[in-house]
Parts: sequence; C-alpha cells; structure tokens
Amino acid sequence: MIITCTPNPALDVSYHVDRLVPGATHRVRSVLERAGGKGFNVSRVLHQLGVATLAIGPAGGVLGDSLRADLVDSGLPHELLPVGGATRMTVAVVADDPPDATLFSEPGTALSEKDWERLLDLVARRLPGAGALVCSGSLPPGAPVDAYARFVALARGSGVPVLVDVGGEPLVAAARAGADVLKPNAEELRSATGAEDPVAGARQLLAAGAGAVVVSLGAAGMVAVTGSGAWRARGPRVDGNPTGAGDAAVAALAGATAAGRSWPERVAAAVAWSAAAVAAPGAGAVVPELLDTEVEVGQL
Ligand code: TA6
Repeated sequence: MIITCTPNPALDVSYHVDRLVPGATHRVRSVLERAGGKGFNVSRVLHQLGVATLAIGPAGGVLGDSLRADLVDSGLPHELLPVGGATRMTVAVVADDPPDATLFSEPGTALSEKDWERLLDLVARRLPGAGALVCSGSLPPGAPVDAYARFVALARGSGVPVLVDVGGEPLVAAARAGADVLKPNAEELRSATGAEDPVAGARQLLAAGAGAVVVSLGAAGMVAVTGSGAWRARGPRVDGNPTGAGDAAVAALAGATAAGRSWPERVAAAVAWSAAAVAAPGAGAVVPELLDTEVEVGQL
C-alpha cells in the first residue's frame, strides 16, 4: 500500500482549446474536472495500474465537496480531513497547436495548527505496514516550513520509506529530516539550493541528510543522485499534456522504492511513466502501452 498525503489539494479544471493566444477570447471545446493536487495524482496513477494506494488530504467548501464526489466516482481509496477553509481550484488550458498546457494554480487555503496535527494523526494511523509514504505538492499559505519534515520524521519512526515532491525551504527541511527520496524539478531544486547544476544541487540535499534526489528536467529526462552513484535517464520525445507528468514519475519512484528496485530501474521507470502521462489527456493518468517506453540510462 502506498499512502499519499496532499496538504494542498485542488479541484483541477482542464479547458481544451485549439490554440492559446494571450489577450484573446477562447471558445472552450471541452472541460474536464478532476480531484487533483500532486499526491492525489500520484494515487490516481497507482490506482489505475492496480497498485494499492490511499490518498489523504484536507477538503473544505464547495470545491472540497466536488473533490470528494470525484474521488468516490473514480473509486480511488481516500480519507479526507474536513477543514474550515475552502479547497482551491487549478485551471489548466490545454492547447492542440502547438500541443502544450498552461497551468493557473491558486495558493490554497491555510490549515490551522490543529488541522496539521489531525492530518499527521490521520497519516500516522495508516502508516504501519505501508510500502511508502508520498508527501507531494506546494504547501498551503502560512504552512510551517517543516510541515513535510514532520511527516518524514513520522514515516522514519514507522520504518516506512518516504518520498517528498516540493520546492524551496520545505524541500531543504525534508532533506534535513532524512527523507528517503526527494523529487524536485530543476526550478524547485534551484530555488532550494541556489545551484544551477542539478547534480550539484542534488548533492547539497544529500549532504543535508536526504537518501536520494531525483531531478526532473522536462524533455531532457531525469537525473538521480544517491550516496552510491548518479544516473541520467532519457526517453523519447512525447507530445501532449505535460501537466501531471512529474506526479506519474513520483508514482513510479514510490512503487519501485516500495519494491526495492535498483536505482537505474527506478529512474528508468520514472521517465517511462512520465512519458506515458504526457500522452494521457489529463493529470493523474497514464497511457498503459507507453509504460514500457525505451529509456536510456547512463551513469554520471
Ligand atoms: O502536477 C499537476 C498538479 O498536481 C495539478 O493536479 C495541480 O493541482 C497542481 O499540480 C498543483 O501543484 P502545486 O505545486 O500547486 O501543489
């Protein structure tokens, strides 16, 4: 069972248009609404592929109700913590020509100290026997910098490997708490460490206490740096909707970590699942036929 915790979930709304033109009025061809936020997307991908998962996060307000309804409809195992604030919305404008997606992400609603305690408690109760814990996505406004570090300490205390996908200071705090795997993108890593080179930035987080760092580099693939080596993985170019590609990579890393796979295997799976997500119409899904996409892995 892989548990995901998303402290700042969102109702994801995707608008499909022919072409995105700044300043123009767009006629929307189709609208897709899904329970989103990074950890929810990780759970969605795992659930699609038959991997046992439980998605945990706070929900409040009208959009919190829509989030809950979508989770029930899709059959995704979940536990939502009712909170007083309102769940946010993110809007992705998905264009065909050129194929791309533009994301508008609201800040979200603040959680009280009591909410954080209840969220930690909810996760703590589900941790025993879990294969991995994934903490994923931006933190809501006013969140303590060590918000994810607290979950890392909890998971380590239960002997459960923990993966964290976030940027900035919370990423550094998660490294200091000894997170097993961190998965920033290049910009999140730069904002956390100031390093331009992803391998140098990853090594800073290892020195701070992280077990491994996987940096997603968009079309250029991924770099994985651990105490025992560094690898670069790259797959074929796939056109489509990149929203949620990083979440599919985290799903692959969580599954492969829980299964004790080697690092070259883990990073190859992360690149392949990410490509399979780009080809899918919305975040939190993959095109299964692309999961075996050929990925080149080289030692650095
Ligand atoms: O990666 C895609 C996605 O998870 C969307 O589902 C959307 O809700 C957004 O990212 C949230 O990202 P954030 O970094 O703000 O938590």
